[in-house]
Parts: sequence; structure tokens; C-alpha cells
Amino acid sequence: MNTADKQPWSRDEFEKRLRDMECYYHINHPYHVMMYQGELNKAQIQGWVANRFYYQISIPRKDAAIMANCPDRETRRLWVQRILDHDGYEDDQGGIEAWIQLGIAVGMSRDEIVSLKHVLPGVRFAVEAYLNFARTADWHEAAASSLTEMFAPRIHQQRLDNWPDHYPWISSEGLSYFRKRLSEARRDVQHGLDITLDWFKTREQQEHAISILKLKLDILWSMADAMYLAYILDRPPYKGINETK
Ligand code: AHQ
Repeated sequence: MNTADKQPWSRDEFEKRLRDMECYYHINHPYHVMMYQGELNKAQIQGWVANRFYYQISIPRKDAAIMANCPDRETRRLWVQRILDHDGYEDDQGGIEAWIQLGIAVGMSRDEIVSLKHVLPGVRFAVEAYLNFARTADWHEAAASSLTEMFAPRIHQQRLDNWPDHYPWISSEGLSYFRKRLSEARRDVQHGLDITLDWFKTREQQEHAISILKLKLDILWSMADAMYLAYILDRPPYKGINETK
């Protein structure tokens, strides 16, 4: 029997199947396990912050791409908040600025962070894959891809709980981004989940939604893979290549 013939999952079962994808979340990636266990040195923390900055500045562009593809005003009225959360609005400097503050708290300069000079090719390609997916996919599919944030509050809370003990050299002001995302992620997930559970109706569509979530989990995992090679195994791209002809 192929997927098209199978009965659709109930709404609760569909949500459970989405949430059961947590095992693939990057909280289980060796880079994040080492971070959680306090095993990263300053350069490895700085490398992660500098590379994740490229992901952070791409999020509002990803969300703007979804809005550009979305004809529904009610959805856009809610989705626009994600752009404001990152770019800032009126007095709120926003998440991108908070991430720069994290970069300064871990010992980098603003210029060093915004220069993107530390962004690894593998991170850049993974982030671009996310941005291009949001630009080209149906907006409901792009909305569903943001549901990795179902698992994000746990990883943000883990940093807030562990970094002060493991990385006392990082000022607590630098952690404000993680505090900020705890509530923002939960609000975003509820909206993204409603869109997903309402839109993907047949069993085939529901299983397609699962594959979209897996694509985004792969994007996050691949970013951590590139950083692991470069900063843990000390094998950044082209290390040891003989460039002289
Ligand atoms: O800081 C993060 C963030 O703003 C977002 C937006 C959301 C999306 O639209 O895909 N995903 C996401 C995530 C953020 N932080 C990551 C982390 O580990 O700090 C987690 C990531 C996600 O779960 O997708």
C-alpha cells in the first residue's frame, strides 16, 4: 500500500510525529554536546558564535521570503513579528544586535562578527539552502520548516543553565539572546504548528511535512558538522593545501 492510500494521522498523532523528530535536533550533535558539557575552549565558542551570526542575519530574510509568497493577510500580520524580533523595532534593538552582544561577550569585536570573515563554506551553504528553500517552496512548506524551533527552548535553557558555570568568562549580558528566544520561540512554534497541522491534510501531505522538517534538521546538523571539522578536529577547509605552483 503506498502513502496515498494510507489513512491521514489525527491532528494529535500528526503533531506527535513532528515532535518525535527531536532526536535529530542539533542539541544531540557532538558540537552542542561538548558545549553543554563545558568542553569547548574560547576559540571554539567564538567560532560557533561567528558562524551562527550568518544564520541569525538570514532568518529575517527567510521570513520576508515566506511573507512575499503568502497571500493571506492574517498570516502575514502574525509572521511579520518574526522579522521585527530579529531586526528590532523602535526601541527594541532586536535579536541580531543581541547576537552581536553575545559575540562581544565571548571576546570578539563588532567588526569581526559583522565582517562574516569566520563563516565557513559549509555553514554558508547550509544557511543559503534554508533561505532558498523559503524563497522557492510553497509558503506553508517554508512555515513548516521553521518547526525545528519546537525543540529550541530546551537548547536555549541549557545554555542559560550551563554557560555561567562552564564558561564564567562570558558575561551574563551576552546570554540575553537565549533568554529572549525562550518566549519568542514558543509563540512562533504555536503559529507555525497551527499552519502545518491545518494545511497538510492527507497522509501523503503529512509525511511530506515530516520530510520538510527533516530537511531543516539536516541544515542545522550540517552547520554543526562544518564547525566540528574546523574547530574541534582543527581541519578547516584547505588546511595544509600547498598553494604554491
Ligand atoms: O535563534 C534562533 C532563531 O531565531 C530561529 C528562527 C527559527 C526558524 O525560523 O527557523 N529557528 C531558529 C533557531 C534559533 N536558534 C537555534 C539555536 O540552537 O540557538 C535553533 C534554531 C532552530 O531551532 O531552528
